[in-house]
Amino acid sequence: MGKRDCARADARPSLASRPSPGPSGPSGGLTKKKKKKKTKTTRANAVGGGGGGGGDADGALAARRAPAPRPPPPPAYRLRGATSDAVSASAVLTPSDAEFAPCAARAYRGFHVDPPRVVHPDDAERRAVHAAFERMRDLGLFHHDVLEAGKTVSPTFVQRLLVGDRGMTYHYQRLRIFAHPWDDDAAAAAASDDPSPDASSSPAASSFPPPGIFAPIKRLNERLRRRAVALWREHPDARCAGVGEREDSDASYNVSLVNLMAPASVAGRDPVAPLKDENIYGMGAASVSWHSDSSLKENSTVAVYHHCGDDDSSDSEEGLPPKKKEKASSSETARPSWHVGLRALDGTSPALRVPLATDSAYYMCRDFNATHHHAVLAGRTRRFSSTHRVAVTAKDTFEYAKARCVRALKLLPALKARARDARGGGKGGGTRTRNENEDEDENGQRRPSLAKLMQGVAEAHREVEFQWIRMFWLQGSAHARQHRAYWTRRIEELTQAWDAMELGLRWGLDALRLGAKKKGRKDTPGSGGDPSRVLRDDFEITPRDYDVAAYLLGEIAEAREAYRARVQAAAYGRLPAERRPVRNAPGFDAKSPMPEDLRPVAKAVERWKAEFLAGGNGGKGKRSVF
Ligand SMILES: O=C(O)CCC(=O)C(=O)O
Repeated sequence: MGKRDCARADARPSLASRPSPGPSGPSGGLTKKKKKKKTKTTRANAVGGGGGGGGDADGALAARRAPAPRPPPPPAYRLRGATSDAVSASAVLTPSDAEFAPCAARAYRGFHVDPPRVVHPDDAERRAVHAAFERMRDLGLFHHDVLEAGKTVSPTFVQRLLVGDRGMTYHYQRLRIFAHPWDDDAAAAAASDDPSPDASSSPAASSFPPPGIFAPIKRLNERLRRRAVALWREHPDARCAGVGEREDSDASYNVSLVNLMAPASVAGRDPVAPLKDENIYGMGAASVSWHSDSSLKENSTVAVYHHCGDDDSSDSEEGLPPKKKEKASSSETARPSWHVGLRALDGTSPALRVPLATDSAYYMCRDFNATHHHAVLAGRTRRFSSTHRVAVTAKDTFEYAKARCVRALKLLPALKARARDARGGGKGGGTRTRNENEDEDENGQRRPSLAKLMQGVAEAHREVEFQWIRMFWLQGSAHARQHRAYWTRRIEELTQAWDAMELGLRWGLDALRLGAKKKGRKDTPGSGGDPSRVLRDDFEITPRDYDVAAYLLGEIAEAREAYRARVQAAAYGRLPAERRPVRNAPGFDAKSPMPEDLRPVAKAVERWKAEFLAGGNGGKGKRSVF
């Protein structure tokens, strides 16, 4: 889809002026490691792998976290009779093991499970949450995320979607996912900062997903938040006292990643991402591999609500007679088949395998997520989980992206003026009165260099292209359709700003190209000038401007090449056509100010620099653009 189709609606107001239990069931005791695999046991986020959960081993993301004081890690628990730390660490304990409780209390403090009656004292609310899950499923909102870790591009085993505060996104394993606002009722929409009405925001266009469907998840979010706060009070942890800004943790959840998992019996046959076995302890099929959740506020608490659908005799709700449904759900209360696996990263404590009754919730309080990994071990039924998180917001909201564009767009008039000056328009007939001093504007303010202007625009341009526009269209046309109530037109708005930035970069390049041709005179070292600088009569340009421009173009070119390689990954071929990346978004055509392939442009800039250093040719010669 070209940008003119998907992104530029001229009538639209814009930022820019324009321009299994394992196969053998619960171990019931000490389970020896099946595979001897050396695993790193650091406190940092790690693993994630195998298309796992909302986790990330991406160092770049870790670096985005604000540095905060970290509590010391919880003490390790060494299994009685274990001959070494490694032997202890290779064991798996379940609640029927005598050492489960002491090990959990020591090495897994911060982990807590609430039974169903605590999660939902009100049965109507419980039913509303179930109905919301089923509605999301019926509407086809769940899908596999395709993640990138190192050179591997792979779909998640689970299908998922994000809901949360307006404008929130969540970035994990090099994918940005976009939240369906959970306050999507009419009042909130009316009070929102929506751009003024246009074709794409008409009621018919924006009524998908149907209003109100996420409201039960928002109410669940509030119950889990209150419960998390109560848990910190009931179970203080001296290690964490004084760490963090609110109480000793934070549960002001701004997103929930809602997961849909197939029963172990059918998930192994999933054509997109067949389940694999847990690979460290031999715990059976894992719907979510070992990981820590990433992009979370430091020391915040994660709350996970767990609900089982039908048993595995059919993967469809409709397929089960009511009696069988009841049986499936009561057995998921008395004899749960789904488990969460936990492993401390201390190299000594045994792992835990914790059964989850349907409609229970578990909490990973304070620093638990950073000091442990978790995994989801597949059971007999379909499963929904709603995972409530305090996601980082520094660079992850629409508000942020829009403000970034607005700042960059303010630089465009100056770039346009540089292009005009280079053409000679600034001399005499120009609108600007030139100061005696070439480095200052009419107010005596130092003028930003061309390099600085281009850098300001190119960095925002790159961020909005790769972190927002391409991330949105990477997830397919169905994704765009399903986000039309909120995101689609906001992505259009960002694309218009990006379009304008393309033009701004083009103006900068015009200044460099034309500047190289002008006959100039060398600055005079005797009067304190810089001899590497060539002064033109009516504007100033330096070799550094060419170097910076070539570097910035090279960065964008490299990111486009990486993106092109990513969309060719085999993983996308296994998705339905409407879930595959949308091509040419943002789009390029004959009228675009810049070509998509910027390598030749960067080369041209290098040539212009050589010409510039040679003193220009007075504008003679072939007029080559790039
Ligand atoms: O569903 C769960 O219990 C946890 C899922 C998870 O770890 C994730 O989505 O990152």
